[in-house]
Amino acid sequence: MKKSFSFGIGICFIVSFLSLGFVGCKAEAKKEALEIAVFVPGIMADSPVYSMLAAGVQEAVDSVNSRLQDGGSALEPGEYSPLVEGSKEVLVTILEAGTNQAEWSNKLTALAATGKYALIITSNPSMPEIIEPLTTQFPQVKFVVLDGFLEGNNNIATIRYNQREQAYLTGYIAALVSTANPQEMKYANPEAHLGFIAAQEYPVMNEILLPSFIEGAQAAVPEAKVDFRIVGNWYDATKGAELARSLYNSGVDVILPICGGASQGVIAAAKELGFYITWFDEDGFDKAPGYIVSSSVMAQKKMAKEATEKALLGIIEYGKAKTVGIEDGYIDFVQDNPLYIETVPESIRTKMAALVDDIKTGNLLLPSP
Ligand code: RBF
Repeated sequence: MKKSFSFGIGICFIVSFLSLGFVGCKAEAKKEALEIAVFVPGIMADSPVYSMLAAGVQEAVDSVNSRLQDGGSALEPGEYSPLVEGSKEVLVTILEAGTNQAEWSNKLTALAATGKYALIITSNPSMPEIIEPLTTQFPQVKFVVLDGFLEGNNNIATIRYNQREQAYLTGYIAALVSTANPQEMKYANPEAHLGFIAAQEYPVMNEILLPSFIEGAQAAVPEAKVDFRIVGNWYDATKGAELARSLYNSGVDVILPICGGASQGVIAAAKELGFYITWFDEDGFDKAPGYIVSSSVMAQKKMAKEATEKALLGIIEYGKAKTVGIEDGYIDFVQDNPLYIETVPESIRTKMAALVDDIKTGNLLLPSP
């Protein structure tokens, strides 16, 4: 009760400050909207992790709003959280912080400093570190970080994906495709030589994504070799194409791009020269039919929706870090897209289906480091 009371005062203070010129807490003030924000560390275009984040938060807000209409009678008993209690509706603001990462901390500070937002939702592994100092400065703001990991701060909840599973699956199929019979896969050359183009280096990239891609590739084809290249940002398609061309010229026939907008350049080079691409984060088969051979996806939209709903209803656990994977339904390997079935021969698809089953059933354990 005490907790809910202090929250009530917090919301009341924010609403009063904004709409009543800070004249104290009137009863009507509680009827105002509750505002939350999505902080996109980058831009949404060509970054499915971010467009799924925004879409999922919006869905959660729509769902909570429809339950709040009619005075919240559609909410189950006990579902009222101190956050939404007394608000007529929830409003969401989406801020794209842009590609200059040096500005993110100041932009997030400015967002929190408005005092408007009780909850800020964001996504990427660098965000917990940027947020931590803000939680002492703005203790009334709660943060939910997807695709990030931090334990022990009572104003931050993090949920990350088991990207060892996601990258292992990708490496496995990349090596199978690279060593496929060229009569079945026309761009495959005899060597198991793969490429990985990353936008930038970061701990999750260096310690999970790249090593797990190599681990998966070598589980399928022990002599598989992976060349790693870095774009230097998340948008430069010209650089992405240059790196892809040079990998192709050195004998690479399958490339994994994790580089946002720069992956458009990798696609252009694949069409120009003839090599395969393994896609990451979302179902990307239709981006380049015949060239994309796999999609290892994360259910970021579903997670964003669920986490936002939980935060609004007051049932998310702050101070806790969760990791979710294939078994929980948040990582998957797309097998039902007709373009997968058309592009990848059955012998490879059968091996992938068995691998997915092995991970799902726990026969093959790939815990996130
Ligand atoms: N992923 C994107 O798709 N677009 C981005 O702009 C983007 N920016 C990132 C910036 C930083 C500092 C870090 C650490 C990661 C970024 N990611 C971005 C990567 C994303 O969090 C995730 O690791 C990859 O999408 C692979 O799932």
